[in-house]
Amino acid sequence: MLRLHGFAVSNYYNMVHLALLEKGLAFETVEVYGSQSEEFLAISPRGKVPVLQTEHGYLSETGAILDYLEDLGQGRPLLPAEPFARAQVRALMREIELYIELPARSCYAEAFFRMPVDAAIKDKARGELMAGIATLKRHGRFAPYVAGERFGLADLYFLYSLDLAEVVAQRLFGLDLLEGFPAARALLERLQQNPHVQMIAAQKEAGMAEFMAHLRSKA
Ligand SMILES: N[C@@H](CCC(=O)N[C@@H](CS)C(=O)NCC(=O)O)C(=O)O
Repeated sequence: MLRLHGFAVSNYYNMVHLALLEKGLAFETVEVYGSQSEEFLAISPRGKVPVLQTEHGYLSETGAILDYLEDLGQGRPLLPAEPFARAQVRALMREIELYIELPARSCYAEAFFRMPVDAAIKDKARGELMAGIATLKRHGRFAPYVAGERFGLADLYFLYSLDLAEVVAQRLFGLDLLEGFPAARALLERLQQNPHVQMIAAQKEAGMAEFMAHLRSKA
């Protein structure tokens, strides 16, 4: 059986967790934090979660894991069948990750953990975030899902990147990232009604105190 390694506060872990639930695949979870221990690096070369344990071995990197799950051809598809439409979804996933999630991530320490981030990094993140949102506005279809009429892989990146990016923009820059982007706001609200999303949110909430203690133990 597939085993998903990671922890419920991780947004990338939650992308794969939601994919497995929405696809209806059988899986187990194994709670583990990312680390640079030799033991963990043996299953995740960069020491990050999520990691998917399969009958063939361990797989890391969320995009690769999601592709693998689609390639299994089991459960509900989260990519369209037609090659160009699939490529468009992948482009949206990359755009959300590179131009929204990663700039926001450079500021998570200050936004969520009260650890100051260098002003130059924050300045850069702010510009990149605005450009990332403009990119999504141009490319996303929001009909009502990011790539069109069906829920799919781009929605996983959207849901678990925009929520954090919004908090970063609000707390660090006093900006409402989705101002003037009602379709994105409506989609976030729609996705939050999904019972799997609600279950994952409850697990995140439940895991937060332990995660904070883990961070403190590393500091
Ligand atoms: N590029 C990776 C990013 C995953 C990632 O950043 N995971 C974070 C948790 S959200 C992590 O494991 N951090 C632990 C660490 O860096 O020590 C992916 O797509 O899976």
